[in-house]
Amino acid sequence: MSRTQVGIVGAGPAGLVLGHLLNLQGIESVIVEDRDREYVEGRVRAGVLEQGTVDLLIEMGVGERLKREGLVHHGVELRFGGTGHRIPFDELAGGRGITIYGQQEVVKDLIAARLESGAPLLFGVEDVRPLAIDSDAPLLRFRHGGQERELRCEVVAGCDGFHGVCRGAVPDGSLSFRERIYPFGWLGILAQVEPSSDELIYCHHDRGFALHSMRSPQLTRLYLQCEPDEAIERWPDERIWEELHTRFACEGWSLKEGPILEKGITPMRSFVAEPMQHGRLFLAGDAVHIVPATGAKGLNLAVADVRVLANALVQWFSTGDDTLLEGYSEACLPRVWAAQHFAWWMTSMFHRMPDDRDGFTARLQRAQLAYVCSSRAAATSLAENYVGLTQLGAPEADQIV
Ligand code: RFL
Ligand code: PHB
Repeated sequence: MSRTQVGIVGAGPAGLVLGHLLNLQGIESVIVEDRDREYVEGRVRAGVLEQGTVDLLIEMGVGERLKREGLVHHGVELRFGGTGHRIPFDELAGGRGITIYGQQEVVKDLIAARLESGAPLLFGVEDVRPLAIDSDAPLLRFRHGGQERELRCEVVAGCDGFHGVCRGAVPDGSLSFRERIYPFGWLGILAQVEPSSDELIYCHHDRGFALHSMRSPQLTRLYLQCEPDEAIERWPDERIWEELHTRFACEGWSLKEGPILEKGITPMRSFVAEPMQHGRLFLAGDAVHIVPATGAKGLNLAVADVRVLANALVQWFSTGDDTLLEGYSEACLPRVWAAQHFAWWMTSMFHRMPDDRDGFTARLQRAQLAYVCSSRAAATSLAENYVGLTQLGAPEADQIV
């Protein structure tokens, strides 16, 4: 049997950032990940980093490539009725912006830093079981390299995403769950072509939502609203491009096409489990909340959670004071619900609702979009939510108002 201070399940953004923050404070951790390194580093997901996330990664010493390659954006376009409207973040959100840098690049940088530090990160573990979380000696059992292993911990951090095992280790009835499943999904592609616009375009269209994003000056990321249970085979490349051209159609603008490198379908869901802790198990990131991707908040929330958790663990391990640790969930939830609201609102405003037979919802959506694009107050609300409400739940509060 081996021992550590913090057993971290999952090497996604939450687990890796937590491990790194603890490392910097001299707190031991072991990260166990059920996939292999190549899979984890290749998973194409988020692209939008809030300023708070960027600042933290730089402070942690893993921001060199991010500073070089990240694309800083100071606005976003909302397109509807065939016309684009720009929301200027720099003007409306206190000079803050967002940075486009792929989640898999963040993950690669964090894995490289972890391996360089020599701190343990085990890939390809099987059958992880968090046990005795109600005691002061929780442990992780798992198989690794064909052997049954046991890791005695002082605390377990469940950073294992929505389909992980940690949330399920909490005894029945101790958590409450709130959830919305949307009647649509996103078909996402990565195309080898320069972006058709310098900024992101969120597009509302009678045929459904579309999003233009990017990863680099040579890589475009595009999404289309589709059926929630859509079979990817029904979307050959030609159909994807045709649908993208139709939804994004706008005078004086055209969409550039290129070879499709990656294709995937993502369901849209809102989910929160509360509280985010039980005994010596602390849940963070997608393991405890999911937001629909329309708000670009999931990764940012995951990072915000583990920042609070790392701070609390430092206080506990260095002084024995568990005040911050006991208050972990309460400190995180205001930010979680603010992000939930924003993601739900963006999702509701942009997507075609399948049950909207007489077009009532579509007209409400267009009225809302027109208001957001014509009222400074409404545009400010979108802008400050999009760049991130930093005063909520962050250890170093910085006020917007
Ligand atoms: P992750 O990234 O899912 O990592 C969890 C890790 O745990 C491992 N794991 C296990 N390990 C051991 N034992 C088990 N039993 C395990 N079960 C699972 C997994 O292999 C994995 O490595 O969760 P984490 O760290 O909480 O990070 C959350 C983010 O990944 C997620 O919120 C974002 O990707 C959401 N998201 C976006 N977030 C943003 O902030 N901005 C965006 O622009 C944005 N765009 C997106 C997105 C998510 C998308 N998809 C595919 C869901 C766009 C898309 C299309
Ligand atoms: C992305 O670039 O993958 C992306 C951007 C904005 C979103 C979701 C995903 O809202």
